[in-house]
Amino acid sequence: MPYAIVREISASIASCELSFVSREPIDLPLARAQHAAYQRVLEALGCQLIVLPAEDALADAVFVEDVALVLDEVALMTRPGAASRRAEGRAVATVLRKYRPLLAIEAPGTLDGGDVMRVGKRIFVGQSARSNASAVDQLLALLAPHGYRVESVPMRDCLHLKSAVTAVSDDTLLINPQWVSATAFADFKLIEIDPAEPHAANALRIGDALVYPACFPRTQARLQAAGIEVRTVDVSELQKAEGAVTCCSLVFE
Ligand code: CIR
Repeated sequence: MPYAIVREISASIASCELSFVSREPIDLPLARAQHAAYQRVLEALGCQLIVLPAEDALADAVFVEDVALVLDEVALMTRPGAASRRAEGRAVATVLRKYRPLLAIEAPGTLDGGDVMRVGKRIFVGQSARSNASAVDQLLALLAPHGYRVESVPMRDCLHLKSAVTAVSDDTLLINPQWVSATAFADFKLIEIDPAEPHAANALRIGDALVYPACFPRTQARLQAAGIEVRTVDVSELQKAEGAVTCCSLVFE
């Protein structure tokens, strides 16, 4: 049964970092209701939740994916690219230490978990504004002994690599080719998002199912046509904070 670390939404989420979306009012009670529904879907898919309390001084703390990477062998604390997010890792590290030996990215490295896509023993890292070459070098050195291949991938026009591409099965990726070139992923089958839904490439895989935003019906139809089970969630308020479905949990066995 997988574990899923989640963290309740900070009262200060309206002050979140934003890069590619413009600031809009966030309905906090609705955001919390949507986040609760997201947690229920994770449970329905068999996850055992580890729920961290909100940290109101840390506006973006709900987006736990960005502060750590959890692999079968080790966990690794990132060093988020936004300085406002660097203190978020502390509470997550306290939990992860119970499950895995803990590694860490050190300065001058910066890395957001949203830029890290693991597929089997391959780890793709987006060249975003949040993650840098020092972090990629550190990942290589820390993870090569565990058999991982680390590849740095150019991307554009979006926050994180996983805004542009996510794994929807062991051999298939969901991709927005406007934001990341398919050339890095020649070994995989690709499902392209519907061009009318540019933010539709972020899907959270739990076992054989996908947790997926309800607001991308055209891309959802493409996923279902490929035989993939989709569980939709409404994450409209977290999307205003430039979040999506992968960013709100850290899922591991
Ligand atoms: C940020 O800009 O850091 C947050 N407002 C959103 C982070 C979303 N993280 C993710 O998709 N992995």
